[in-house]
Amino acid sequence: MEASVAFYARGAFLPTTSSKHSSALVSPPSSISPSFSSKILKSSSLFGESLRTVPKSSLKGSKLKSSNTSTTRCEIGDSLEEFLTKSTSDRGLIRVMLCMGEALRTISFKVKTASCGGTACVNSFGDEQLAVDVLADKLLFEALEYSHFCKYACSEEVPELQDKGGPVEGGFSVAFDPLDGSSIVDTNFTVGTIFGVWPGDKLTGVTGRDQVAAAMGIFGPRTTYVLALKDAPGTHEFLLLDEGKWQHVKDTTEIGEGKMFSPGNLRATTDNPNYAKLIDYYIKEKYTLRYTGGMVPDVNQIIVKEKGIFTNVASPSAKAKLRLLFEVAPLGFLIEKAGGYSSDGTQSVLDKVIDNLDDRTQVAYGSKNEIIRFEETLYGSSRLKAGVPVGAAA
Ligand code: FDP
Repeated sequence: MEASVAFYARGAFLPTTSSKHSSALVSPPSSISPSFSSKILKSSSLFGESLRTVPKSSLKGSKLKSSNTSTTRCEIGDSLEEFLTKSTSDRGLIRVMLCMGEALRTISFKVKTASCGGTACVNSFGDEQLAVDVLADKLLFEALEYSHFCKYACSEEVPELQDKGGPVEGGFSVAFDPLDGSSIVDTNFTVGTIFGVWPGDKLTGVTGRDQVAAAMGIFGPRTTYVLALKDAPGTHEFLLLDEGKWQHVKDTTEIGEGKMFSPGNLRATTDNPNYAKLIDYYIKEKYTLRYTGGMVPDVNQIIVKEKGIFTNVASPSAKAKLRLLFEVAPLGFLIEKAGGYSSDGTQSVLDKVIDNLDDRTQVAYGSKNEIIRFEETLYGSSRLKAGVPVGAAA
């Protein structure tokens, strides 16, 4: 295990080994023993050291009293392996999440070292030159196959089920967007991978609420892996340390009120007067605009800052483009596990049945009052409403 991770770390940070990545991805964690993580955490790293020299107990305490029924408690400072083994007894799910973490680490390195010309960004993969989103796609499929617990995998790039050979009983099906925001990779904005994990062999006829886990990999100035598990409270952020380890740095269990907005598909305001009214409200009320055009950083900021609203609203001329399976449901799971709310205008996006792999929807994520305002302004009432109006609808 230690050797394989050391190899990953070399692969991630020394380009000379990058041609081995294809095979590297099929030789990751052979065990998920927590003792491995503590050994690795002892190695020196300027960035990681500041977290590690402080005993875990004196770091900002996790808000979680206990993330499962056992007596072990998840702590800030835990490695990914420690966190997962404390949070779930499902060894197959742990394996899937660890393998996806390995893929995210490699994708992060490939995004950071891509050469960009025009709007395309390419990187070497063995002897091939591949666009980074195609490369990310390939790495994620390999990681899922290697996990041995993935039945079907499905990517937004080619929305067809691929049999990865895992079991139906005790196994999972995973849907992912390999590199969301690929149109902003060349501008060096933050981009990310999104994925959702469903039990068994179904990715249609299910809802977002059926997910057992969801996550995003965020490739910005820092690389983070933000994940939530059905059986554990909260949404959790892991930082990629410079020796290649993921370390638990934050948990979010509440999204409070705060004036920050992230308005997608603004062109819809030209023929959706209610969306225009909502945007006017944010401006009149002096909300802070924070929008990159990348759904991963734009939604992640709500989890990190624990406030705000993200909207992507449709109109007759600007149809919904965000995919329910690959983007909206996994991010809805992360937001709701973090204590926030989601909506398609009338219901939580986690309650929408995924009829087709390519289903699209409008969406909002945010605090409770922001989602009430969103629903009231768009459709005149909110299922979450209790008491006084929250503004903008009138
Ligand atoms: P992109 O087209 O760059 O891949 O998922 C699609 C997406 O990005 C989201 O990441 C982003 O939130 C959205 O499109 C941006 O849409 P608008 O340009 O309409 O705001």
